[in-house]
Amino acid sequence: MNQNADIAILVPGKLHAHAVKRIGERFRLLEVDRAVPENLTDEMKRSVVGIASSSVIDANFIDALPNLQIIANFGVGYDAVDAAHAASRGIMVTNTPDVLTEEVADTAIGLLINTVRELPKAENYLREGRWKGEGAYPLTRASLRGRSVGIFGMGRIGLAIARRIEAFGLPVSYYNRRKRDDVAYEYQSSLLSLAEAVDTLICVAPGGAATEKAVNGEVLNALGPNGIFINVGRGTAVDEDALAAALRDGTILAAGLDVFADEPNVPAALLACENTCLLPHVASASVHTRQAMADLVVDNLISWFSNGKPLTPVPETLTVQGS
Ligand code: NAP
Ligand code: 8YV
Repeated sequence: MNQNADIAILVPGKLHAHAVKRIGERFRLLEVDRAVPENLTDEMKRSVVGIASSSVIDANFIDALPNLQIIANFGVGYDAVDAAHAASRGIMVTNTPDVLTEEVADTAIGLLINTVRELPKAENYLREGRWKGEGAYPLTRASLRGRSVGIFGMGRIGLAIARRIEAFGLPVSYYNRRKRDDVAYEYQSSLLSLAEAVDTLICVAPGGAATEKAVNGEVLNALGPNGIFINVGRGTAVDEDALAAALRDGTILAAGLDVFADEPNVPAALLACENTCLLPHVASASVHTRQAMADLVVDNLISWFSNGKPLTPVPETLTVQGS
């Protein structure tokens, strides 16, 4: 039953079908194909009080909706939403932490092993009939054995990755802006010193201005010629030109990337590198986990419009109050 037909929730662009269905059952669902002010009718501008989205929501779009109360982001990373601007306007922003943590950590480990042991390439070799024709697949230059792993972004997912790496018998260290007092892993006070200390760097840091191109030529140089770089955080945290150059000239050994700065556009220079393992942003992309993320998006809206308390507010809007 639609209990809140007077509460208008806007879905700009594509959103998980389960979330759209639940919003339609519970609220008045409005849809536009892109989050740009030109797409809003006068009635939408007056009535929209909530947004559910996995699209870019910028300050202009927020300002075009004078009665907006909440933006429920599909994804734990909310760099596509101008949360600072939303906070300045007293608008709540929520994300989808925890429900995807283990899935993303599983994928990060899969990507790491595929990159180090070249499993996708070895499978292609078999499928192309080359095992029969040419003999055994060449021994991989890299191994996980003897590696030391650095995690850039030891948050929820970083910790889940670290636990898995520990089970592989490899030492873990990390860089965050703040040292954690609840983990025993070695802390490095800069990304550069982390890269100097390890030969395997896993980025699971958020996007946004603070991490823009943080993994740059200097960091990759510090990682060294045996270096493996894995990114399941955000593509914007990497200088992709510097990464492609480092892969080309042997500054590092190989990279496994699930995320890119301008998705779905993957730089030709990275595609051209033999020593990359590239995935189309699939770290959370199972039916199980995407359904849980969709539920959390809608449950945040329901909680907000029932009692003014979101389930998972982002830090920037922690003090925003419901009416
Ligand atoms: P989280 O718990 O908030 O962890 C983020 C970690 O990054 C924190 O430990 C934080 O520590 C650190 N950090 C943030 N800004 C930093 C900066 N400027 N410099 C250094 N460290 C910084 O978030 P999470 O749930 O683990 O998710 C992390 C990110 O993974 C998301 O934001 C998203 O971008 C990405 N992600 C990708 C996928 C995918 O499909 N590939 C799926 C889910 C998530 P400090 O605050 O102490 O610096
Ligand atoms: C999703 C993600 O693929 O949660 C995140 O931050 O990057 C992924 O889980 C993405 O948010 C879907 O839009």
